[in-house]
Amino acid sequence: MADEVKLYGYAEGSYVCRVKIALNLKGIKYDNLEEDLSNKSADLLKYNPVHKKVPVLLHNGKPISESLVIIEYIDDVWKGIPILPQDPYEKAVARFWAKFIDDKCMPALFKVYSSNEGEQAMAEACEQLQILENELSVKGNKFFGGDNINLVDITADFIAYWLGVIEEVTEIKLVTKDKFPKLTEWADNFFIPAIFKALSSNGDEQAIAEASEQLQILENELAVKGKKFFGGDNIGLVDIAADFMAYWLGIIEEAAGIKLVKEDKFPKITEWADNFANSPAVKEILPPREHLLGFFKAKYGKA
Ligand SMILES: N[C@@H](CCC(=O)N[C@@H](CS)C(=O)NCC(=O)O)C(=O)O
Repeated sequence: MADEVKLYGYAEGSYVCRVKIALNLKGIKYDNLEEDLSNKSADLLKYNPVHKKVPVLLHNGKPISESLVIIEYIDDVWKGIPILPQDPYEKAVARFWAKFIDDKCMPALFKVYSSNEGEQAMAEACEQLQILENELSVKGNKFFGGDNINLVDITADFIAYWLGVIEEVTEIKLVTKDKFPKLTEWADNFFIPAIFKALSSNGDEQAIAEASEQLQILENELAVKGKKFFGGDNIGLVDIAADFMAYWLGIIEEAAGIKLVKEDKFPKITEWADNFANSPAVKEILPPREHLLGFFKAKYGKA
């Protein structure tokens, strides 16, 4: 029986494109199902009831969510060009960088550009936070992991730190002590490195400096490796995870009139972004530039 592969996606999303790139690299044919994120389909809510987000991959009726998890699944199921290295250590290093991009780079970049999305978004966020609040109450532990921090705590670092910063900038307080007592306590317990602490007295310039710092780490990584891609001569997991930086960021920069990735400052990232966005498996699925520019001008552009 032939594989049935469906992708629930969203034309403007860089997370969705990660999955499309992985499918393309493996040469997998799939049905592309566009979601209207303001009116999510019953299928999306059924297949991703926890996050209610795209991308969701449906493989022979079985749903998989979260872009990086989906990519690893694709790599496990379909042979051909490997997306993750085979060597366990190299594999761990690739995962480390993918995680670095998701957990540090992306929030830092979004922090520069994001705007308040209104009451609806706030209600939805509270719904998610309530799930975590309940989890902490039921367990009665200091951390999600018990007495010590575990993967869940680390994965939730956005809530422990970035959310507070965003709350301060937007003056919209989500995690109030009376509403989320356990989460507040947990966030206070959670290890916040000094560098992040320094940032909580925010300001746009500082957000840009922080984002530049994260980009500099990637710049150095490319310079040290001296290869075309993070994955070496071919695109790998890290390149796919960084697709936002290769394509979307430049368009948002143009729309918002804020240039982060300057060629003289980040020559390697600039070169990598060009190589990545122009490689055949990627080029063919990227949303048209003009369309995205209009989309982001409406979102981030100065009136
Ligand atoms: N961590 C998720 C992020 C996915 C994500 O943020 N998807 C956005 C579209 S780009 C979404 O579905 N947003 C709808 C919502 O937040 O309700 C992943 O890596 O797949």
